Amino acid sequence: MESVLNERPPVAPREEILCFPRSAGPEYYPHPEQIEAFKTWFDREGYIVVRKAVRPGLCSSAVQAFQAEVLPDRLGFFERHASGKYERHVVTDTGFMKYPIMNLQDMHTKKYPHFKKRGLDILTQATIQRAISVLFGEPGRMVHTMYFDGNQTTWAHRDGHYIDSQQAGKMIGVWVAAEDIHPEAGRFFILPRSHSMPVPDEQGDPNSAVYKERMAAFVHDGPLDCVAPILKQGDMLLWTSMTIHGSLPTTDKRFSRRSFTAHYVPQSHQFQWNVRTHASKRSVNINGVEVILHGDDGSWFKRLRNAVRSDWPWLYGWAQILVR
Ligand SMILES: O=C(O)CCC(=O)C(=O)O
Repeated sequence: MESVLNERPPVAPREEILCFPRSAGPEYYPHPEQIEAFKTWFDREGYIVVRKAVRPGLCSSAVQAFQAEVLPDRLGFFERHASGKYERHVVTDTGFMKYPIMNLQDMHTKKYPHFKKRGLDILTQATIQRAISVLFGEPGRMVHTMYFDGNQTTWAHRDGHYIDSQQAGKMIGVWVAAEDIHPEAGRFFILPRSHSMPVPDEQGDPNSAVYKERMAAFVHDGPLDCVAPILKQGDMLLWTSMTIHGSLPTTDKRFSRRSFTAHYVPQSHQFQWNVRTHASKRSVNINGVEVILHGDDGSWFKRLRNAVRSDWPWLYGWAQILVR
């Protein structure tokens, strides 16, 4: 376990952070059952919020499972969003896992049974499937998932620069609040209408410092509002793969921002990585949704490496040190 030292003071990505876009009139989000209004709102703003999409009890039990099975596992390696690598937890000085876990569907079922099941149950809820089907005009396939506990302060980005549907811009992100998100916890922020507005010189490696600086400058100085909707336990936010988003910095470290995210493409579409060479075709079915697996086991060496990483994490840790 490492602790987070020498952090810089939090800086908001823009001076004024709104809870609702100025251009969208009085605060109101159409419900997925108002099919045309829901689609029109989403297509225009590039995101939408659905209140009470997931039962609070299911959210709480998934968080409890995280605290019982995953957080205490200080030896285990988990795939991380920020680095794309398998790493141990970094725990903040207030006890939260700093970097989100990627791809719950690839986690070891025997080691983390309840967290994996409940997390994937949340992300495949009937309400989510319904909203996704309304927006796609067909069911969705889930290609990527994450769980957030603390805040990595996610840089402003478009998901489509990393992973997308074969038809660029078609993928949809889903962020489910697993608890009431405190205003100081580092809320999810979004730039409504950014999906149809280019950022100067945004091409290139989305993991590079230059990309992150350009995106941050656009959020800070660009023409669009920066919106961080207030989200209560069970609320969900959906956005297009081209809508710029990230997380605000945490201003009170006592608060977590527990949340599950998924990325869906239309079932009739393939998905594509823009930062990896190989797009897995292996999948499992969860609550009627096809969920893509990413654990790379294409050779005997990779299978051995994966087995050592999950079953003998102390040995994997030593091997990493030796290789370095
Ligand atoms: O909540 C966050 O920090 C960012 C989530 C995100 O970028 C995503 O799910 O695509």
